[in-house]
Amino acid sequence: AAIAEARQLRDAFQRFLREYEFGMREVETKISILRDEFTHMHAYNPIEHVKSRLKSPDSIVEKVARRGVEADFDSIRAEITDIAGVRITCSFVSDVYRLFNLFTQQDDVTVRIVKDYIAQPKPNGYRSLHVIVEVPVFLSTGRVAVPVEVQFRTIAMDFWASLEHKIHYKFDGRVPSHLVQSLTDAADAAEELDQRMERLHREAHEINHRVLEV
Ligand code: 0O2
Repeated sequence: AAIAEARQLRDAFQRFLREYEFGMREVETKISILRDEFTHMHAYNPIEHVKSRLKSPDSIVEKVARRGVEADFDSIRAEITDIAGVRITCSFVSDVYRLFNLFTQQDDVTVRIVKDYIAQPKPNGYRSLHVIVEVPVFLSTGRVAVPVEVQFRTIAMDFWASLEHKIHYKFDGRVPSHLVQSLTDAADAAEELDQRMERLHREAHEINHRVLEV
């Protein structure tokens, strides 16, 4: 009887995770349509790359325990909002906000929480625009609203975050203070680079338009 119960629980957990995978795919499709249409209309692709990930059962369980969340599916769904994650890396900061607006204004996308770490970077220098949305997924049993965490950032922000993430793990969270300082300095340099690239991009765009007008 215990084995039958364990199997039932495993199947329910797999069903639960599958909903997140479908939600993630809905978001991926939306982003890929925006990219193709934008490229067609403006002869310009604002997206460098898109990466999706489903949180592993281990890290879901770990986060549930850490946050003291009740271990039932409804509580987990309400409290752990980053089980499905999609990260969109754009060329420029202006593209980050443009994509964010185009995506969040779609009428089947419900915005739950926005965290703008570009306007307000984290103390360590982390920058990115995060949004928790709910997208509808249609199953044989009906419609479910699936939360997906979508992160928008530039290549420079992504470069910084991926190194910071590696260093954080390497030191198991206890990063020596001189490295923390160097990382924060590097985040400033990344921000400065973003501003320079944006200016260059705008300048090139203006010159191009002037040439076309004459
Ligand atoms: P992974 O491996 O990307 O899944 P929490 O979810 O509890 O950690 P909160 O406040 O609910 O925190 O969410 P927040 O701060 O909006 O975003 C969490 C996610 O943003 C992280 O997910 C990272 O992907 C990214 N992130 C936030 N802060 C940092 C940072 O300082 N450095 C780096 N490299 N990434 C960051 P996970 O689950 O931690 O990791």
